[in-house]
Amino acid sequence: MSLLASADPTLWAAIQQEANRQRDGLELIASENYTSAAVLEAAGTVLTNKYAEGYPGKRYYGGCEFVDVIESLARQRACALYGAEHANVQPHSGSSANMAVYLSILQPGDTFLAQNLAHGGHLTHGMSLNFSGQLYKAVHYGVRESDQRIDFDQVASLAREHKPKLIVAGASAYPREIDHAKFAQIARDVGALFMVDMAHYSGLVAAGIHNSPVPVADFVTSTSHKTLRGPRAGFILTKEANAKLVDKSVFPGMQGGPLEHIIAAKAVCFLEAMQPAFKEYARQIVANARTLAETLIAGGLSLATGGTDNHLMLADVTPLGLSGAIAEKALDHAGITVNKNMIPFDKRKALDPSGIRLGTPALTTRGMKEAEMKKVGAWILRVLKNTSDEAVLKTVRGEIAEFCRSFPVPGIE
Ligand code: DSN
Repeated sequence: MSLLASADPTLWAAIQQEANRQRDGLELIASENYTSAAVLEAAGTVLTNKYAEGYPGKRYYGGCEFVDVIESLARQRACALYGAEHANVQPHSGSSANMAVYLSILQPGDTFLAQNLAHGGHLTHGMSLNFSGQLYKAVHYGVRESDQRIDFDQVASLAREHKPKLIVAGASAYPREIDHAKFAQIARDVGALFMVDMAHYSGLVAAGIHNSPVPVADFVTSTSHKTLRGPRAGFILTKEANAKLVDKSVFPGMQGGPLEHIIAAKAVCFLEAMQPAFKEYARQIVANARTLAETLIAGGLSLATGGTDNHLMLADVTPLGLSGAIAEKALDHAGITVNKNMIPFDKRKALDPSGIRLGTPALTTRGMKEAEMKKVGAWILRVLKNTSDEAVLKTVRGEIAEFCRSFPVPGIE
């Protein structure tokens, strides 16, 4: 019996129920994934016991000789994986990675230009209730109404008008490849710094499937737990010239002790992402997303931009007489996990928007391919067309649990 099970049976039971949920259902939240058993193991080590404020070779605590090895490995691997000059692997999350970059180059009240949250951006890209919208003057570009793709004419004209100190590219709900070079050119034209938040697609960048922001951006931030399939955390890549600035901003600027157990897990995920099998994995994520998108469109759903060329898609469920919240709930009942999401130019509110966001990284980790995506798409359509029919939802849930047995989740028996 596990030690945790006997020490804290109530907590253990909840963890087991979550493991069962992850194993028996279809995980389609675009920002989630299943780590490898090796990443899980690293995240659960005695490294959690260690304080290591500072950086390898320059710590404020004794006994750091081994965590120095671990953090140096993580930094070297991040640089090697992305061809970056410098990596800071200490941010606890993508939000804190973004905060560290902002703190390193912006003064309160400075202007930055980023993608509108309602058009696929992120909270930390200047949303009014987020620190980024409170501390700085955020100006937002969006997508065109005609094709829901980033409106580069608008980006350029807002950049000329507002002269931002920083331009931010990268998104949380944008189903197309982002042209980093085009953003970089606009930033150069107006003398702005350029940051890319590649959190969602950093696994695709690592595999060479999405163009890399590293050669053209001053700062690149990411999480490690989405398409990159590592632990829940963040990191920053930058040029050597900005290394000291960023490091100082993360510690002591923003954080105290780094989470060395999570940094170890990041080191494992960077190594995994360097393997040829990861390239194939990332290619399959995109192929799966395309097949799922085609299946949903054939079943009558309309997708933002008409499809996808990355790991995610945004489906408008209002033509079926549904809202995103109703769709999310019905799918959840049937064992399919998605999140409700605004679609560009949504007339509904964020808590009950018109769409749902779906992504294929987690199902692809389980070994599902195009044939399985057609089945998954058919289940989604069946649920969305029968949201208040309990019998249908129950049947689909049973079929999915049975189907999932053939696709094990790493780290779950
Ligand atoms: N909240 C994450 C997402 O779901 O996309 C982004 O950080």
